[in-house]
Amino acid sequence: YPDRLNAAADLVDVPAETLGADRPALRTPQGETWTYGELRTRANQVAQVLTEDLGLVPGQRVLLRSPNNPWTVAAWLGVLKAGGVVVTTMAALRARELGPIAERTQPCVALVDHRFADDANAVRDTVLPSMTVITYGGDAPGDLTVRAAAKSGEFTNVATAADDVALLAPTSGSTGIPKLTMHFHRDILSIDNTFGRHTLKLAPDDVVACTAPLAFTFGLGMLVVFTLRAGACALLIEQATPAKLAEIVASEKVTVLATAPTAYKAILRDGLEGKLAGLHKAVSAGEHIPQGTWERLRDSIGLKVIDGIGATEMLHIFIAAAGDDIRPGATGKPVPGFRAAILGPDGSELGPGEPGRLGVIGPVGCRYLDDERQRNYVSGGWNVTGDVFCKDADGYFYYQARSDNMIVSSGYNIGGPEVEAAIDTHPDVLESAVVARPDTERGSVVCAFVVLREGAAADAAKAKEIQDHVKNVLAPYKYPRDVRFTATLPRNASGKLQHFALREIVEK
Ligand code: 3SK
Repeated sequence: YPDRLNAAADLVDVPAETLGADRPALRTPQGETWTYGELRTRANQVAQVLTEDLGLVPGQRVLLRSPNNPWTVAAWLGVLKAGGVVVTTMAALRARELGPIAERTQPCVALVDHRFADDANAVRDTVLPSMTVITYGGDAPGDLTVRAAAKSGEFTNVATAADDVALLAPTSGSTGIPKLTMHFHRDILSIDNTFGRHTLKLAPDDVVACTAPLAFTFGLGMLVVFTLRAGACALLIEQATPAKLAEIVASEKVTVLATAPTAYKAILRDGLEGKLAGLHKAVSAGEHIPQGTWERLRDSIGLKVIDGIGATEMLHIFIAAAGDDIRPGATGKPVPGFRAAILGPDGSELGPGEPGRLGVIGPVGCRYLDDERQRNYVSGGWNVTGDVFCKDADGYFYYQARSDNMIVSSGYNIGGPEVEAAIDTHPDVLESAVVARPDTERGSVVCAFVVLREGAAADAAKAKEIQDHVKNVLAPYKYPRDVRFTATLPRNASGKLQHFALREIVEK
């Protein structure tokens, strides 16, 4: 990569100039279309608002909070153009989850979809008074959309260094304390030069849909990095059930779909796979896709889903299988540009058939912002993910399990201790323990074992009350779908909670 590199140029300015400014870059199922020219102008206007009105200087951080829509993409590119650092957060996060992220990253500005301003304002009022909250998508005088309309749309991108930080992407640790992964401008192009170009291979006429939020690097890669760099069009869906998603894929003539196995399973369960027949490609990530689901899609509509495993620490996918190089049951082989190994407890490489922790090396890697946990993730030169895999003699990698307390449900990573802490704030709860319960549709669901205070009724109404309580204090997708009341929790002699004993109960 050249020393000076602003990734936004490769994602919007270059496609607009080389493939044509009139090509559609972004669409919504509601009928909105932004061309590459319009996206470039709006991203430039955002950069102008940030630098001219708000005084942003290169290196300062800007927090984004919104669902997937065109202004979010313009905001993302505008921050990069201005030399700022994007801090991505999901619209689903509550003030309790947003606060620690804002405190750690100290953004000077938050660009927030106007429908999700309350929690951002609460964070400003409680933990970060220096953060200016600017809404967008509304018509208030200070709204980003209104400010942007007053700008020329001409902006010279800040000449950032290839190794300047462009993105701080939070990832929920198993303890619930977010880690912030730092990614450079060159990392953004790296994921396209590896998975994008070698595995996904988008064409300019592709229409790409992805259900993952832009705040999750899976969604960011699919909808912004790979799509725009290929000059293709992203279909931005704010929210859709699997049935609605299948409907949209058919009606909007989507050619590439990326989602978690849960959605594919639900579409098959409801007999809606015919709606996916127009797809040229489909990507499954976030969790392992069961072999049966993969085979049913192949047998019913001839779709060979590209399975992949990635990590926010590695920005995107590093092991995948596509085309004819697919071995049933395996996730795949390292994407060109990456090496992977199975590591034993002492860090040595294990041989075929031996399960161990997955280690990865590639052009991107884990850099946590000021975090001791860096030592756990990067060891002996390997990025050691939280997954247990094994590989066969031909170099195909097979997923076995998570190695930590993380619960992966419908592709979302949920830290068990964080949910326990939220449950424990319910006035009738004495203590709780949370584990993953295997689930055919979602991979796993959060299952909570709850000890109530004396006198509290252990009934369905109380379970629902606890679920609603968690939805109020955490992002709703983290709530325990299964609540079980118990008199005591299993502990060892030194009083340590034995989650494995609860796992044995739910896995029976
Ligand atoms: O596999 C995942 O969970 C993942 C994480 C971050 C980025 C991309 C992917 C697929």
